[in-house]
Amino acid sequence: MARVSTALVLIALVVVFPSMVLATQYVVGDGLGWSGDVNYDDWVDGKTFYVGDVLVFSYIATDHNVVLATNEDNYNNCVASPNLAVYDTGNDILTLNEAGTYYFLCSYHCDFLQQKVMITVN
Ligand SMILES: [Cu+2]
Repeated sequence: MARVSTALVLIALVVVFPSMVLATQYVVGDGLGWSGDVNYDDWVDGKTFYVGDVLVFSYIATDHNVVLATNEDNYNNCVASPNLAVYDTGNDILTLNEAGTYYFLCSYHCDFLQQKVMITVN
């Protein structure tokens, strides 16, 4: 009986909260990671991000970082928000906790290499 109840609860969770149960972890840039060698618009293309999904920014810590812009204008102009976190571990694991659009960029290479990615979370 307990096993049946557990199964029912899991089914209910999948129906009601599919993104919670099926959270996906994405390595940004896949095998190339977070670098100046990836067109991140292309990388995002075809992906649908949900609340609870996880982004992994993987890079050599001394070469890059991950900072946030507050809006699309700042993103387009590579202006990072001084009030938002700076990630620089080389293996930054970020959970997308809220729906909305996130603007990530590397403060070293956003201008030169367009190292930035805009993620819309459903
Ligand atoms: Cu960089």
